[in-house]
Amino acid sequence: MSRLIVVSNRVQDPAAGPGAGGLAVALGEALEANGGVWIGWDGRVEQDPLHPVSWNEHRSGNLTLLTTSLTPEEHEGYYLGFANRVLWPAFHYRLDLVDYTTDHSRVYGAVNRRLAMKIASILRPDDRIWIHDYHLIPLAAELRATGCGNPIGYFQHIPLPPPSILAAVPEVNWLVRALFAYDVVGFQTETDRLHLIQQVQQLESETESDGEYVTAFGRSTRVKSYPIGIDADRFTAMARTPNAEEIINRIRQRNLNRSQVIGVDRMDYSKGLPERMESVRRLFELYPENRGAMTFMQIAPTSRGAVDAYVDLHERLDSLSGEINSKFSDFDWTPIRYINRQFPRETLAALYRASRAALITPLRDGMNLVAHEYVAAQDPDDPGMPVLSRFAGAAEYMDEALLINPYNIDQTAIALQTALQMPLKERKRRHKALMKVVHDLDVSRWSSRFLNDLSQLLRAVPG
Ligand code: ADQ
Repeated sequence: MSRLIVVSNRVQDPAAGPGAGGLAVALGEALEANGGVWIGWDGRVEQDPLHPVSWNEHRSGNLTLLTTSLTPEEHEGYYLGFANRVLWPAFHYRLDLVDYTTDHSRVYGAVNRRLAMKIASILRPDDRIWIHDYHLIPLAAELRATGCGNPIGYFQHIPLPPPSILAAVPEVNWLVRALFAYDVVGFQTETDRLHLIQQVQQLESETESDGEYVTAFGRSTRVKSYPIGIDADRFTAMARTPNAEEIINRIRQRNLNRSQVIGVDRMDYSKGLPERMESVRRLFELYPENRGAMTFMQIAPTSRGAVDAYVDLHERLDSLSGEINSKFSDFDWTPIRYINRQFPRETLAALYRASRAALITPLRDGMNLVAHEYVAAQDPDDPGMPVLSRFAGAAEYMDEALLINPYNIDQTAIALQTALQMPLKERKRRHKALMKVVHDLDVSRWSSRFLNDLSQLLRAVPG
């Protein structure tokens, strides 16, 4: 039977239990179904002079995890350098944060080549390969160079900007050409899909676009949007366990009759966190009745602490939350509760359910799964309202959320006030529509849509 080979920058063990995220669970299910291999970085950085590129194999049921550590040079050039100081900011439209001073693309290419060699050494003729995200764009081209003719798909979890922005990305022509070594290329939204087609049309006069297929650089690739979601039923159930109920009761007792507004994000400059805190400040200025009556809880665990832009962001948020708290706090009330740590998923589900509104205001986001989680966790008889950035992929699907431009501080503050004041009937109507979106985009549907398209190519594979 055809195996599935998944490749992503980091490998997450789907057997990690309730701590495992929806993506790990969905991919784990797909891998378990037919047997599979998950390949990627184990998160360690080490220089072992005897085994500089060693691999570890760990079997769990039908699934094999094949992981490697990175050398310090690979970690710097591939992960911190090209992936996180070039592609991440550029693909999130932040050309001001792109590192143009060093050419990291050589090491990025070399790590992709190393992964390709490993995959080629274990590959069977009927394997399907599914590659994830911007760390691994050239991997299919490297695999094709080893003679691999298997179906290979790529899914980009983050946005793809238009050609006017892509023009500033070092080595962009190489990256775009590399996408045409794949059989299926998936994006979160139609907008991202169109951006690729526009970019290819600029580069290659021979481009043909026929429905879902784009022919360029001598290959025809299926380019399509496959919006990702969460395991909706599982998340809804998590917000209703006895443990979750206890957390909700504790929050309500602590908050007395005050309402809670929540934000949950990896700490990242793409998430619009300073602008969000400014909007909360503006809410207290424009609508003083919220002073003493509403608390904003922002949960933002630190990520990528080794990249300068993240250190600056951390300092800015500490200072902004401190400033707002010292201006508006009372002896028995703090306006902003700002927490830098991870929580178990069940606790997050309870925190969402205990919140009257959520501020989900990234400056740019591929999808934003917090939007889905917040909706799934609500009590349908008394649901809270998401205030959602127009620049999150989720906004392309969730038009019953309160959509805002996160750069417009007043607009966000006004939308938050609307969410806090919204009559129950309207909240219920909007929540019902949003819940339908969350179910329609369920993560198991996302993986089966992508894998069905990829599997159609198996017939064309010899052997
Ligand atoms: P991320 O940028 O990580 O993902 P997002 O989609 O919002 O963004 O997912 C974040 C996940 O982390 C959510 O499941 C959330 O619950 C979890 N999380 C955040 N803070 C947490 C905390 N303190 N404790 C526990 N869990 C926490 C990338 C892209 C997104 C895209 C996803 C999936 O940037 O645009 O939606 O991949 O494709």
